[in-house]
Amino acid sequence: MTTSSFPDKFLWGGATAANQIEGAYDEGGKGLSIQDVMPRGITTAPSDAPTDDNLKLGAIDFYNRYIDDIALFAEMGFTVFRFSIAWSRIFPMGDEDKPNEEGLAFYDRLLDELEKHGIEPLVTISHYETPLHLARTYDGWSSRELIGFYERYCRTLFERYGARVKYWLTFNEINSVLHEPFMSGGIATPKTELTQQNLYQAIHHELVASARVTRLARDIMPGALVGCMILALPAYPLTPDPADVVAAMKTQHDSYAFGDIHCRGEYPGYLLRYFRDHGIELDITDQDRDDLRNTVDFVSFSYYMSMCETADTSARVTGAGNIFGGVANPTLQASEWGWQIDPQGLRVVMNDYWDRWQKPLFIVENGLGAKDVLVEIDGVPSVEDDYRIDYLNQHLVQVGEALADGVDVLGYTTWGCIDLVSASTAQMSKRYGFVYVDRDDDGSGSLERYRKKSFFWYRNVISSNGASL
Ligand code: BGP
Repeated sequence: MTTSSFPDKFLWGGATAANQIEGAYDEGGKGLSIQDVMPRGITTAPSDAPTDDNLKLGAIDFYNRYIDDIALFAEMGFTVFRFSIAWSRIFPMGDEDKPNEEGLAFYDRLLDELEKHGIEPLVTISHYETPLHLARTYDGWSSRELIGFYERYCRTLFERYGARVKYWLTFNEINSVLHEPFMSGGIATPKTELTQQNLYQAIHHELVASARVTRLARDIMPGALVGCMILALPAYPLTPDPADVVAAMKTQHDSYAFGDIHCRGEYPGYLLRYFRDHGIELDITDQDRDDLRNTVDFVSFSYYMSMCETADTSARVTGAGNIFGGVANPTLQASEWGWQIDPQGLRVVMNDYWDRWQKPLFIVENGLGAKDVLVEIDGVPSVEDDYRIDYLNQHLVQVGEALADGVDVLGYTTWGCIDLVSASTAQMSKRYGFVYVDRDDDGSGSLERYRKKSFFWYRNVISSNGASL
């Protein structure tokens, strides 16, 4: 490949989310988040209270081990680290007037550590972590009131960390509200009827909130960059039949719609048509329309797989895990969880998004979930994860191709750079990391950290700025 295509300032690193790494769910004055009552992943109903089998309550204890973990990231040469701030550490209930100082102080210390190693922070403000009280009392993002609570939370973050954090993401995978209303929107089912009307209204509230805090960020933090975050799931037509092409186009709109609103500042025509055709009438005020015009500085996205679409609706299936819909592509292989592996799809997405929005891109999630086996190599515990190296190498080669195509890319963070609790399965055994964490699905394990083979592979990639790919 043309290795020179990675620019000198390209940011290399890894990505995490507070609820999947921190643990310490009730320490430091933290309130409960929706994740604390989601013991078995996104497919089961939330419990009334935290239960012992919820691995996220302890996660990988990053809250207490962040200094050593960040040292490992630095050893790999990270120049960026994506993490989320747990909303309920800062506002334990979500609707109180004053923030929790102990929660704020934790992220001060985390930022100190990153600064020590010259690692740029990339902060997700809301990564599937709505305070539980907001879900129970207000029905999460179904309620317009959440816009104000979110703004107060963001103002607190911007005033506290604005001088130290340049890159901000407003909502993780904003398009997923339509598919995972509780996890993504804090919508406390079965209280809210899960009609399309209600889901689009909830996502509208998030979009307005995102736009309002984008303006706030500019007021408070000149020089900061605010991005949206989209779950990218390219849909190919299963056959050359034009009806399949149209089916794929409609599915593509699912990913495009929220990027279009974030980047262009208004609802696209195809979504307005969808609303008309389905009898959806949103409460959109004139103020909302003005607010939406505060468009983002860059577009970030997660990319794991592609899918195919067909006009034959009986052939549609729901995908495994938290990535949904479509039909299998007969030319591709899948991960153990049925996610179809498509490195070239990443190049396609990057060209597509760049052409569509002409905003710099940031690939903030990509990786292979796999069942790793810990072995001893020269007396040192490790994992021979050549399958992960292959996956990431092939995808990064395609990032290089997209850069050579002229796509503007700020950086790349692999998902789960250290093993963490999976979002869709809520287990440890679906691992993504360069660093193995000794914790099992039953919660046992020493929590010791071990470098996998991929750790050394990624270190070479970063030190050569992609030349080793
Ligand atoms: C994305 C989420 C992440 C992460 C990732 C992998 O959708 O933003 O939080 O979990 O998917 O998913 P999983 O953990 O289910 O394999």
